[in-house]
Amino acid sequence: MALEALIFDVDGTLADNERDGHRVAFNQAFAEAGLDWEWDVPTYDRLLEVFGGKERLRFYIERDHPDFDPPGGLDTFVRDLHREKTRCYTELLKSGALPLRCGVERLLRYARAEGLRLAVASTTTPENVTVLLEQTVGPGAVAWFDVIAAGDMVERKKPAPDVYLLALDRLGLDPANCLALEDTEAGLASARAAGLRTVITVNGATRHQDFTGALLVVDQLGDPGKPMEVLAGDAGGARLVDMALLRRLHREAQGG
Ligand code: XBP
Repeated sequence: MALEALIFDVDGTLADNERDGHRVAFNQAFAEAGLDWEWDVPTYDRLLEVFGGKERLRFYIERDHPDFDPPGGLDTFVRDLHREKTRCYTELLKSGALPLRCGVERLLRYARAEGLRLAVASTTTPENVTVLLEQTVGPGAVAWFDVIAAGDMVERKKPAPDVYLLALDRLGLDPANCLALEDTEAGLASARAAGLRTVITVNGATRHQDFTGALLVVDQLGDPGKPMEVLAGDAGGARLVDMALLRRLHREAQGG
């Protein structure tokens, strides 16, 4: 089976945007709504165990503010506050505050040059993905991706496999023709449950997680002059994740 597509997670994988992006946007939305809630970094890192912004918000309210009883009901409150959070987050992206991670743009460009197809499988709101790509790579970058599977397009968020299964379905490809790129244990579980081999780039919030079953675990994709650190797996001495390494890992995973 040839390698035909790469499927990327977004938050934490394309950009390190949880602590300095989503967290900041949640806090801005809380302040604008007149709430005295504030998520510091340790609090937010723990809340990241709940995937999906609306789900995270609801979990926090039910756990830390069990008597909170907004007039229109909790569902409406969460939906409206999250919409405001998305506005704050996309404004933050448009300010240029959140770059892509090291090596991401390089890998996207080389994958395209070699004729691979690109897709996204993310828990985040679709608008967040398109604004991130346009703001970092440029206005045409969304068209580089054949499929953007994200947010509420699926019922069950990661670690369920649904968003990867949707991406595969829309690509029209077998999982054996693809590789997934992730940054979390739950993301790895989601991709593996969809039958995908996965490369992990950890970040500060996920470095301690269990990535058993990943093809390779590195601290970043790396760039010339900015070598990656290999945390698990065999990179064969490579100093960055490039198409040659991904093709070798894919081939070996197929047993050939
Ligand atoms: C990570 C998430 C997302 C974001 C918040 O998604 O859990 O929920 O933290 O985004 P992934 P929203 O790693 O799959 O990209 O507030 O838009 O849900």
